[in-house]
Amino acid sequence: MNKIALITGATSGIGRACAQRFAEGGYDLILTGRNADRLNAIAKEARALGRDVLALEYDVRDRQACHDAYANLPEDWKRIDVLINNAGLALGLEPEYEGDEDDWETMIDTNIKGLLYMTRAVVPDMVRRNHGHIINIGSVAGDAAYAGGNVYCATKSAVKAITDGLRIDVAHTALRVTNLKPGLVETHFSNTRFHGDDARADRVYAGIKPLTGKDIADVAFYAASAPEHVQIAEVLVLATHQANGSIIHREA
Ligand code: NDP
Ligand code: 8X3
Repeated sequence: MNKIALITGATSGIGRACAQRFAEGGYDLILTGRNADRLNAIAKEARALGRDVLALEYDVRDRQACHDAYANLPEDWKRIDVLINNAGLALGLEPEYEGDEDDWETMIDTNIKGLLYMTRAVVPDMVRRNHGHIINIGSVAGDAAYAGGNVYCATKSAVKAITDGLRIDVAHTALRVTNLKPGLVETHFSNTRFHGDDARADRVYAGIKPLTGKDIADVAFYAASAPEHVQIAEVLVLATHQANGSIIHREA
């Protein structure tokens, strides 16, 4: 029987790379996201590797949809080994006093509440089975605020607290809980942050070799593959010329 990984936000970037890496590593997949066409395309790639795949289209901000997605899984698919709470986004880089309140709500609803809904839906059965691994995609942005990062940074600080809290609450079980905190990863992240201003998004990755989704997926897979007594609790993964959320050395 193959292991099963459930990945949220599997339609792009880090989530998509995790789908590929865990499929290559022998996992069957539950891929979730909002775009059915992209979900199905990624599911097809994993099936081509011989994996079984369920593709579930829903928005993680929809609490009922998160709970229904898990409750309606066929029984065989409920024995999830790894939950990767990846769906998330940044919107805007304005000073806090000029920020867009709708953007704030979207980030808070997705990055914090969506992650919590999925945790609440999936983890109780893991606790009952005394088996499972939750990998939350945090960020270097959660370590310290950077200019214009305000609310996004706060959501990723919340991911750290929520991840630490879960690790405490399951310490009596065999579950493992990881906060995987990437730095600069070239994905659709900045295009989304700048509301489709692709030229501005490209400048985020200019003059530095950024991480790729695959770099992060490799770390997630390593954490999931470590011996059962080894819990990779938190890992910060930066591009070599990035020192923290604010300091990035760029070639001219
Ligand atoms: P992408 O924009 O490439 O991917 C984000 C994924 O999240 C997409 O699949 C997107 O789907 C999905 N998503 C967003 N909102 C929702 C929602 N409400 N419901 C379901 N799915 C949703 O960016 P990344 O791959 O870079 O981002 C993945 C995670 O990594 C995020 O949590 C991000 O904060 C984090 N991260 C990213 C870093 C980076 O530099 N790129 C660094 C540190 C952390 P859709 O296409 O439908 O919007
Ligand atoms: C994404 C990385 O530094 O752009 O979380 O916030 S950063």
